[in-house]
Amino acid sequence: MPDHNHDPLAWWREARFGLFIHWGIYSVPAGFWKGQPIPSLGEWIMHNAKIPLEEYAPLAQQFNPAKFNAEEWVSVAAKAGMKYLVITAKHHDGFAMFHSPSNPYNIVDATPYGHDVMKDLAEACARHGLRMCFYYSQDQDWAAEGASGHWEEVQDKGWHGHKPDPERFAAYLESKVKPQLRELLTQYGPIGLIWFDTPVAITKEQSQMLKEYVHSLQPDCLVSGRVGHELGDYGSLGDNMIPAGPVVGDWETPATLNDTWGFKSDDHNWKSVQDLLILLVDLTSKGVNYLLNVGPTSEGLIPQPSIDLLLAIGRWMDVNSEAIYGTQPNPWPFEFRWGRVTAKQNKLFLLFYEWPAMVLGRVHEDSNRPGGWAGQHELLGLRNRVKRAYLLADPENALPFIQDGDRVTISLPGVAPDPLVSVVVLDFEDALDVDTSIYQQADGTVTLPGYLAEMLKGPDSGMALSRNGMVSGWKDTASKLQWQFKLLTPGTFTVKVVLGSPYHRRPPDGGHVLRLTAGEATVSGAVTCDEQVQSPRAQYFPEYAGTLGQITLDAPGTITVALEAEQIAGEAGITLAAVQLVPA
Ligand code: H79
Repeated sequence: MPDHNHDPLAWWREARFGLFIHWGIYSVPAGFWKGQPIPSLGEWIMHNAKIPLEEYAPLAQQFNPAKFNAEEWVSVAAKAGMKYLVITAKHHDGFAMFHSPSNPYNIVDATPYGHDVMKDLAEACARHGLRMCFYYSQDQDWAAEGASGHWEEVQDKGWHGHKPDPERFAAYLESKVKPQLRELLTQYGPIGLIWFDTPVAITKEQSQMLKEYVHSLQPDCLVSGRVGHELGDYGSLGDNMIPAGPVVGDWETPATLNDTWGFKSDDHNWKSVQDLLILLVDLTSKGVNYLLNVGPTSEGLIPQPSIDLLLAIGRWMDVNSEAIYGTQPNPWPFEFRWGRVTAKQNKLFLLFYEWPAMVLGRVHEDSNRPGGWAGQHELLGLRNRVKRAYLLADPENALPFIQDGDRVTISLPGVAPDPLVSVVVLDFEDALDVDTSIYQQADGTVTLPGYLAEMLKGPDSGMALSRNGMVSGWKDTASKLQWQFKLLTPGTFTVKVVLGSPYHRRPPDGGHVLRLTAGEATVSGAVTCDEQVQSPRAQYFPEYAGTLGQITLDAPGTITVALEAEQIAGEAGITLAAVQLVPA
């Protein structure tokens, strides 16, 4: 009998957090070529420094990772709370980091080390309960004739836009990719997924063929979205892309701890533990898996700063992983300023980035808790009857709360249980039921995200909702955005516009003239992007806030907001993350 309940994605949805490992012979030069630092990604050094294959391939003779210890690597991942491990079996440079009988350019046949590290890693993963998975660059292969990016063909032009000859590309898939996929899927036991990358030359038929080929060898092995043509078993967001809002379906974001994937000896730009926890929590609240990368050295060591960061995440996970594993995304379609929300059956997890401060007029005075109940948090829009509230760090002790309609007021200790991200759990009886309309939050702010706007497009408008959750390509004054929200407390508000950038690591064009109409009130002005949003999400794709002016809203009720563009600066148009009304 076939098992109709069997879902090959079940483990992946439960896991939420995985370790990415970029390891190859590029770890020998480690970002330097002939004494010169080579900018950008470490694993791209062959391409970026225009190294001919006859100079690059001999790096294999210097690759001798005597300190490699699979048990140590996997135990760090396990301690971090990661549930799967994806390692570069072959990156764009074409060098196989596993024993490949079909192609001698591999770790066993071409290095003095001569040992198949993937065997050790697969065994260590099995011991620690992690899924062993492989990254495999199916499209670019700078060492294989016919593949995209082949070093001889892109010496002058650079890889971008390189389209190999279709017949020779097809021959490359048959002669190198398929034999190596067969090796990866037959030599190491069960494989969780194959992480394909950079589909540019591959046709839809070829993507489908590779997917079916993987499934024919291991039916439960997943295929990443970058197999091409949206044919993956799950979707892959951009490198380091943190969406501004919820994403429908199964998605994953691969991300770095510093600014490279493969080891670079001069990249010390490590993220903080706080930033990493916020990214983990943010992605989880949007239903996106977090695949976090380390780049080991040519000696076989994960850099110590990476280990320290992973172990710090692990200490947080030891207490709080229930709010991560197997959770459903935030049931509300908007983000909160104080943190994020995840859900699981009859539980809601409130993950605070900012612990509620001391408040006057405490709701619960009669406590024998040391220090009393110093803070309060108000949550609006939960229709379930809350049975119990508690800190995930202290589940034995209930937190006092009052529920009045769909307003829950929870009293909290003055000191956050975790200095970085603290979790409050709300237990209730029946299926989760929340108000998904947009309404003013308890702190008085109203956030109108781009992804919740109705797009009223003019003729030939390029305005669209991008995969990162922002409205982009808004280049015409005939288009506008519209929202409706519930105002609870009238007053005067500062109108802020948060813009994304169409440019990588560069600010957007400033100087758009926008007009916002809210009910009877209207305000217009030029948006100068002088305030860069400081958030871990905006590290790679910057966001800027501009102030349009102030509006006064006199009466509570449902308000319609329209955002129009009177003048648009620059070629790329407006990229809009959100409009915010902040009590003045
Ligand atoms: O494996 C990691 C990257 O090497 C790979 N995907 C992640 C998971 C990747 N392949 N292509 N890209 C990312 C796009 C990269 C483009 C760039 Fe460049 C490489 C920007 C800088 C270096 C090419 C070379 C464009 C400019 C220089």
